[in-house]
Amino acid sequence: MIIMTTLKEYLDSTGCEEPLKDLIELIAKQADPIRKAFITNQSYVDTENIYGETQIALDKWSDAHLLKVLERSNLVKAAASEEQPDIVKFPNAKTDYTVTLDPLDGSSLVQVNLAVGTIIGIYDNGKIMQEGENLRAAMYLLYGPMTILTLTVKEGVHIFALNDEKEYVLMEKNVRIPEGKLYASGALKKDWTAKHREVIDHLEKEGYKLRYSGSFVADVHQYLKYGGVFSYPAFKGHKNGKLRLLFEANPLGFIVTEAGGRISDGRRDILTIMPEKIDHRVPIYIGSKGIIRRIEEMFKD
Ligand code: P6P
Repeated sequence: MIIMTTLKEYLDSTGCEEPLKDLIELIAKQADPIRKAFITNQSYVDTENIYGETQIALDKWSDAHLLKVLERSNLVKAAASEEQPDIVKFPNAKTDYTVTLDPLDGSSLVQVNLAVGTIIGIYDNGKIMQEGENLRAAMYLLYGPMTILTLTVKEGVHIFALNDEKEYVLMEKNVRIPEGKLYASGALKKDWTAKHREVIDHLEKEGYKLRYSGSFVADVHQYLKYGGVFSYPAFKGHKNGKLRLLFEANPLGFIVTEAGGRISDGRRDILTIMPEKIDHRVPIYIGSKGIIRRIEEMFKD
């Protein structure tokens, strides 16, 4: 009989304070309602779903749902969401936790049944605009063939799967990212910078294999398991690339770094960057430490 550790049992084995455990479990529980909305809210605004209900875009629905849950919990002082123009404050909060959220990263892929996810960063000092290295915890829910939760509270990276009883059970503990040979690059090839093209040429010469889905959180999960480097680079007309520092790079970079990997903009650790604005974008190279260091060397030349 394999004794599967539940999320609650794992959290009780950590040094986490009670309110943080409650917050993590509360967010993890939202996988079910969000997944259920995939049918009822497909992804276009002002259309009708199969039940004749007016649909709102799935990412907006997920955003509203998560913010409502966080507000009612009184466990969160403020939240910043990729779907919100400004920080949302919750004056009745009883804690100093703040949350960054990408409610449904890759949401356009729901209609082609590919994996999408919810990306969460948790700080415990009442602030939002700060470096990713200050995170107290980071997690993502990945809605694929399984619903999984990848979590770090700075005591390693652990992966849980939602079972038929809607309970998260530990599937993999102390995940370490290998020096694998997958690679991905966003942006149109014709718009790549010369330096990025040099990086991609190097990876291809070294026999790296292309794996790119259009969902950052799903791709990062694959790189966490198999190793390599996912990139969404600076590109023509977009020196800061496409992906967001607060909502995508920091939480996923924090998890990958805790698993022994690295996240860089080509020159420095992204987790040390002070956000200039809520939708601060950064060029991203995330994955195995060895190849990311090699890429940083190439940027130095
Ligand atoms: P492109 C999804 O819209 C997203 O923000 C990330 O999840 C994903 O990696 C990227 O954008 C995909 O961008 O330009 O390939 O559509």
